[in-house]
Amino acid sequence: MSEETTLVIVKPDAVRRGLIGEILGRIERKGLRIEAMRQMHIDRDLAERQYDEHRDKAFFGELVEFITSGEVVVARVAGDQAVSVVRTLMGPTDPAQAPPGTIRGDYGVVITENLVHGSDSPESAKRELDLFFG
Ligand code: 3AN
Repeated sequence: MSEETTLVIVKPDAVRRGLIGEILGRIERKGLRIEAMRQMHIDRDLAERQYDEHRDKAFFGELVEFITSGEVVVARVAGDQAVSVVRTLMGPTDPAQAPPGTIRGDYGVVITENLVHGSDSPESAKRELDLFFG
């Protein structure tokens, strides 16, 4: 067993489409635990800190614009190998390429509107959890 904690964000497109329960339900049914969660609006400053590693990328502006475009649900998710298990449930970044059975593969086609965020490593998870639940 390798107990981990990770940050999940149900993004504005998923909240607008009524997919909060669907996405968090998949995470729960997989066997992970939702330890804390809240619905909120991410402001520009927090969005830029959350996505700091992408600051120099061409899509950074679009990314910040999108994540601040509506309400999100942030959750602290825990369980065995929680970081990689959530990433597997999400599927690849581009929903158009994501296989059926994954969240992105089942519900999306546009890369910006890819429904869900999950920390990409235990180190990122710690940094991101501090931002939202610190
Ligand atoms: P993931 O969310 O799968 O970890 P990252 O960390 O590479 O993907 O990218 C963070 C976010 O940036 C993605 N969730 C997606 O919304 C956005 N993104 C990544 N690549 C692109 C791209 N080429 N064009 C537009 N947005 C992108």
